[in-house]
Amino acid sequence: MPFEVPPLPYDYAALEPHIDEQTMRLHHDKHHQGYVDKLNAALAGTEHEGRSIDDIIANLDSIPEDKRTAVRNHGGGHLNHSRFWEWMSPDGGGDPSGESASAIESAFGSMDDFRKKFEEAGVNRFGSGWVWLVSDGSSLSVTSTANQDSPLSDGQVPILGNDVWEHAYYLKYQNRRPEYLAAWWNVVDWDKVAELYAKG
Ligand code: MN3
Repeated sequence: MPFEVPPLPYDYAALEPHIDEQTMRLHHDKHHQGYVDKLNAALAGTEHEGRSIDDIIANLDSIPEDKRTAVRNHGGGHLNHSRFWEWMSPDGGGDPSGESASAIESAFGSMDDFRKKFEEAGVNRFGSGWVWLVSDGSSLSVTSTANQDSPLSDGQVPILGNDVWEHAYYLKYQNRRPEYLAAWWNVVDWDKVAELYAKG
């Protein structure tokens, strides 16, 4: 069964005014679909078609060398965006509570210190990529990756991630990536973060 773009769990306009409707339409329907189409083309007719995308990205060495770059880029794009839609919610924002919040506070000092570090990593990612809160199983850290690389390929579990490709923000924020990164907290779904923290 080929990979598919998961339906957006809310309306395209639901994250307004922080993330605009047109960006969501293009990002979900065109960009994510493009990654899925190219991933499916790369794996068509191979034994890897039925595997989960998490398993594939965590074990890129299992993909034949002539297909590995395509799978790394487009499979990473599929995995990262599938999570990304779930990390946002019209009911998001505010501060987290519970175990994941305590873990973030003990790792970074405070929620504000965490947000500052995450935004800095997003601003400093040169070109296209992602900024992450990751768990290595025992501790949390902030990191960033280029292109569609996932921390999962390095044995780290993404707990939260934001897309800093220009396609994620350019229509509304133009070149103002810091403004986008700051506004994004208004839509972050901390329940999803807590769920992934508990698993990771
Ligand atoms: Mn994107």
